[in-house]
Amino acid sequence: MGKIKKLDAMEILDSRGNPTIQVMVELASRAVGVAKVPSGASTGKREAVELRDGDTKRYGGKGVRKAVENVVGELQQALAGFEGDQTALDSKLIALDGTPNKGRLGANALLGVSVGFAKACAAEERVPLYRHLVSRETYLLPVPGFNVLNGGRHADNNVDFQEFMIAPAGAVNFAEALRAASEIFHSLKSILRSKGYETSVGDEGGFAPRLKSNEEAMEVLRAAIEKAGYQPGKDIAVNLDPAASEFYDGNAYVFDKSDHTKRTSEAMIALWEGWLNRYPEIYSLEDGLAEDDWKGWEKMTERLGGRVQLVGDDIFVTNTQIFQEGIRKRVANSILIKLNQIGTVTETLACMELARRNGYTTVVSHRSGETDDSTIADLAVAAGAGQIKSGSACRGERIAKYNRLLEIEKELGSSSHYAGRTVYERWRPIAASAS
Ligand code: 2PG
Ligand code: MG
Repeated sequence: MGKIKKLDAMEILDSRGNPTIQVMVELASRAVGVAKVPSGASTGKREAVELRDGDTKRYGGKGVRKAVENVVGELQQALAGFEGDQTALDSKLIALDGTPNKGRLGANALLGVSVGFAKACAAEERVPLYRHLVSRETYLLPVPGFNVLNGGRHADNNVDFQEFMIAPAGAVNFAEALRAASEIFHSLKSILRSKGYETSVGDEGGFAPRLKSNEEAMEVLRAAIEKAGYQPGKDIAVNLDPAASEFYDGNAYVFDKSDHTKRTSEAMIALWEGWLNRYPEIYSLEDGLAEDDWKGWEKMTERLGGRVQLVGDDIFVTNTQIFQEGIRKRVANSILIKLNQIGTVTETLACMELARRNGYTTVVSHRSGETDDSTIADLAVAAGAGQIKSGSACRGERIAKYNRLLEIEKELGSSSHYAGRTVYERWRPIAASAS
């Protein structure tokens, strides 16, 4: 229970140099919580609305002054003196906005207040955010997926697929997982350099070389894992997020960055099946098909769902209603969780609970536009998500989350354990594949 004294907000910049909103929530006890809201590039169509000013004279229309005004004006007026818990606050935020997609006050404004309040309450109780969100005796540290090779909308190169991640599932703890990722990141850099490729990084800190094909990304990744002394598929899983909505034209999947070919959903499923045969280190495939291709998703889940984790990002947008429909239609077997896709902490936790009850795994995620706010690390631990992705093993805004997880692991000591390969056990029985 917290009693709100004051809300404040300001326009700040995110990691891409675009404006975003920072919200400060002060309680009557003087405890303060500050939240900085992230922003996506490959956004799902049904995400909650991120309110932008549209005034092209400022930040190319991307300013967030309206969202700031909504916090310091209407929300401050309505919420000063509010007393209650997170669920009560979030219900009030939803009711105040009054639209199904948070388009009036802005999901960015609402999420800032929601997370700021959670942080202020944690400060008031003098407990870490994860413990305030969910109090448990022991906590689960997530397997991190590091996006070390970038393509798609996140990089100006000729790779169609957005993210090639390494997930150190075989590590003994989170700290060792982070070490493995860093070592592989550096060995990847030297391999790319030796092949004459560029080693500058994309939006999420991964390399964005002009490779010859999408397959070459898999080849260099495998080489980098081995060069660093790890075994692909045993120590290190490879997780993909092609972000297929970005290259779907409503009928076909258009590979306009690499070979300019077009594929039907069937052909895409066959492509992924081929990749799973060829690259058994692939443990997870996020948005392998587009958000509008529900029929394709049903077929893909039927065909590949027993072999690989199929994560729904754009298709579910952390929305329990849409996700319910997905569960009913047997679409995917895992869900990506992004706070700003839905706009409040309570709805996010509810979505994760729905996943748990229905046997879907959960992957907590950053956005491509980030700040040093590390809330998602605490969220992943609080909810026992089992998996997190926060970009590559470099860049401050990405590392902020991983470093926060290091802190949590140290603080919890024997009251926590690393999720490790158990999160993928359904698809890769540990005993069988460890040999
Ligand atoms: C994704 C995300 C994060 P964006 O597609 O999963 O990596 O990208 O934030 O641009 O939607
Ligand atoms: Mg995605």
